[in-house]
Amino acid sequence: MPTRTSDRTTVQQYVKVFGDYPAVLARAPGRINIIGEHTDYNDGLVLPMSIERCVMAACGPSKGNTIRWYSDRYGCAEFDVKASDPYVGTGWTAYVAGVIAGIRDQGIQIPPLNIAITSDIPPGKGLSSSAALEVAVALSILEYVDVPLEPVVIANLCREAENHYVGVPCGIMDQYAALFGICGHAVFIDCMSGDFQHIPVDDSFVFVLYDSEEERALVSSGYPDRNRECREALAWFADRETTILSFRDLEISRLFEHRGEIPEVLFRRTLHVLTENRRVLKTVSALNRRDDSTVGRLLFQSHRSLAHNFGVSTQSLDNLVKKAWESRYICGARLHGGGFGGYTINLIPQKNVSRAHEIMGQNGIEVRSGKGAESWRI
Ligand code: GAF
Repeated sequence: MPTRTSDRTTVQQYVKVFGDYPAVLARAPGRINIIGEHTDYNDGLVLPMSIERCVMAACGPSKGNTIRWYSDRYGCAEFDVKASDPYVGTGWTAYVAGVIAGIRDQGIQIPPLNIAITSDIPPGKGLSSSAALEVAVALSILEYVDVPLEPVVIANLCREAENHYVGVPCGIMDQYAALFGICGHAVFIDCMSGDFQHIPVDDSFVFVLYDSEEERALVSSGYPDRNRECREALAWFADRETTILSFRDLEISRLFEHRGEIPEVLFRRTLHVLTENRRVLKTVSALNRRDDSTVGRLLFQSHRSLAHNFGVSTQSLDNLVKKAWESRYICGARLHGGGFGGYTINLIPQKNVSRAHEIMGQNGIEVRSGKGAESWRI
């Protein structure tokens, strides 16, 4: 694990690379997702919670004609401010370039500047390191040019950067979590309306992430295929029933009436989305009642659905969830994030955490509460 990211390490990084002090500093946290997987790009419900690991971006003036950015993890990139398209390549630079393009599309002029980026969110593990990068860069640039944009507009432009520049057809969950996460609360988001609500998560709930030791990049995983299959399934229903414009217009009973007509794989993808939305609602009420055994049961159900109906699990993730199921110390577990590797998320009563670690054979990352996004002038 790299050194924990802080304002001090980020300013030091900036000074080391650009030889001067930055003018502004912004922070965006990573997130866990308690439940609601692959529902955000289907107009569904999600329940992420921000974590203390974050991306920080320090921004300051440049004497040249370029926008330059440096990441402690990936190195340096730049483009000429006069160039019409800041696209400078693939990989991590595409995230930053996409955010810059999105800010310019809002009619905001960006002068030559330098950005130093630090992060302590492990990449490729489903903790939303990409959205945190996008949001931290956007907040730092907007703070620097002193143009306030509505957080919802920032979330959308960051998502578009990922959709169009990076090529991941992701939903809005991760960008919302990075912008609206607050300490000790999950964010219950309706991805159709964009409405969200903070749900208190008290200390009796400890979420632990166990590592499958499989890394995955969303863009090259089966994620885009799942997105396409969901669009096909929705189109199948919309062709037959004009009242169905979104999965939210479809009842589970109606879906079953069409079983046998709709291709089975599309039936299963849809079944996951519809049942996962229900599980999110049930989890919100169980959290409000502090009912950890119900939350745990819902996590196991979610895993079964993600594995059997949505097809995003792996052998290692299944094994970790099976181990958790067989242990009496863990209330619930499921694969976390987009799947195809990364972590499982486990709900463990505080008093059982060390016994659970022994059984799972690893220490796990314990998440109790989070910090929201902030940006401030130095
Ligand atoms: C990734 C995506 F970026 C999110 O938008 C979401 O779809 C998630 O996978 C799966 O729930 O984190």
